[in-house]
Amino acid sequence: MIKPIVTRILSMLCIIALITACQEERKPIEFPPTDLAEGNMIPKPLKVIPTNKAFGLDRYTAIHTNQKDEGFAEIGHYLADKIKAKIDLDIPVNEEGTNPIERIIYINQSDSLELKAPESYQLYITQDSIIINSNTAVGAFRGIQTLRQIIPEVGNDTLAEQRIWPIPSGKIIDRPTFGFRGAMLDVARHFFSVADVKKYIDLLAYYKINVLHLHLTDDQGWRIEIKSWPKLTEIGGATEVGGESGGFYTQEDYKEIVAYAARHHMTIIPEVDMPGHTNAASVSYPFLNGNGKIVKPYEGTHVGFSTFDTRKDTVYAFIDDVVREISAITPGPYFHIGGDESHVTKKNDYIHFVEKVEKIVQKHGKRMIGWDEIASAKVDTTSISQYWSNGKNAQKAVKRGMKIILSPAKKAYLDMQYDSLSKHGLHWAAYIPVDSAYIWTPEEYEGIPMDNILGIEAPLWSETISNIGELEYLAFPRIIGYSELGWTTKENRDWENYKVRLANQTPYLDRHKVNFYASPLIDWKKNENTNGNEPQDE
Ligand code: TNX
Repeated sequence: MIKPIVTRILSMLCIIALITACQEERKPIEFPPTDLAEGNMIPKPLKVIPTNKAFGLDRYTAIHTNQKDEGFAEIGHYLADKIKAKIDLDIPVNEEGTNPIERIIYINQSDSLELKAPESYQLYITQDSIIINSNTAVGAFRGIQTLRQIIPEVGNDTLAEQRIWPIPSGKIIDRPTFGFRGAMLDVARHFFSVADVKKYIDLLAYYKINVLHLHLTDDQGWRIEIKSWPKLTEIGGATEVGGESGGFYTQEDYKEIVAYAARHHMTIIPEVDMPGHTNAASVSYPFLNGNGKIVKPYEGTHVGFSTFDTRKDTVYAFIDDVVREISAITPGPYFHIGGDESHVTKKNDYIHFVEKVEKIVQKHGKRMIGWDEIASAKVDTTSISQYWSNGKNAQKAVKRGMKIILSPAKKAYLDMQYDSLSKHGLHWAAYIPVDSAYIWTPEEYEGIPMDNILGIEAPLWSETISNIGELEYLAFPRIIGYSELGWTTKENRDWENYKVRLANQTPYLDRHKVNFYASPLIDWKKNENTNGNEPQDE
């Protein structure tokens, strides 16, 4: 314990020495009063204590990070890149740079007990320094997102001879309610490229979402290369809803997504949906089929007609290969087996199947997740049920002592239309306008004890969307609200207050060319002209 404190004090002294050495040359800048509480922060932090001054971000600012843990330095560079992209300012990271340094952003590893909760961080903003404290790089990464949100879009050029971006001073203490805050993307009904997925990851990370679940297989397409069963992608990858040409990720592509997510402190969950939703697999290898019919490629949107043959050993040998190959390139702890809407699998066969596949998943070192139906099998307490429609299944999962991911379709499905005029989406569960998506309490959902709730996830099924613009239209702005439901305490959530912070997201969303649905419920902020700089991709 002593050593880290000493290191911390030493590094603080260094910062102070650096700042005082440089400051002699320049007069402190007089900022007009600022209010940190008026920021654009989503999700809303646990505590925000404004001190009504400001830190002047300018070309005399440098980033320093803890250098023992590589993760911190990486985050320092990430922050510098984001600042460059947002306001076109170059900031040195762990080096001198070309300008004298007057102010420091310090990303510090701290062993303080106050920071023990996973992903927690503190942000101290004074006139001379911004210090981000966290136990781990992941906490620092979350803290950096808060900082990005309060850097003004527009600089001030009347306070000093150089342009300055005043960041309101104060202290932020923050940590999440749920450790699992997810989004799901269905790349099976329509395929989305690696670049699309990366863009989605960028946007999700800004709102502190930490899980991306990829629905990799369904009746209409198989999207992940399995080297021991090549026809899955050769044949099963060539179709999608509406007859377009489909596509798939090679294992190298998938690894690229996983690595990109890891740099954003996000876990990828792969899903291979079975025993239903398996038409594309059975078209590729007909011995898998268990519905007694001749299999043909399927490009419609019905569900519930396909099933694996649950009584054949060769089917389990196949599944073993699939789970093994995908698990080997998935560093996260989870493997999602689907398990929904297996309407043509006999009940006993379904139960037999889920129990056998659970063992396969565990053999390959992963924790099984399945849609809520899996709780009808005798699954292990370590397996996780994803609640999407059936409250009785959720109660079964509670009785089994399982954790539950909350994705109730009528509240959390991103593919539900906002209203009857929405250009894309379905409405079988509900219309979900932006307020309804936000106004509910996952902590107290349908009597599920908080102890059983792992977190929340917002699935985006892709029957009605086929490109990134359409994806963004359904996901944004609702996913921003889900990020707050997963992170912010219920005492700190309030629709009227959230509405204003959401309205303030326009500059960020526009700068990233996000085709969000401009819901009339929100008084969207008009975009200010940013410094005359061309907007760049952040
Ligand atoms: C139900 S949710 C499904 C999906 C569809 C979705 C459309 C779930 C586990 N299964 O197969 O894509 O509805 O909203």
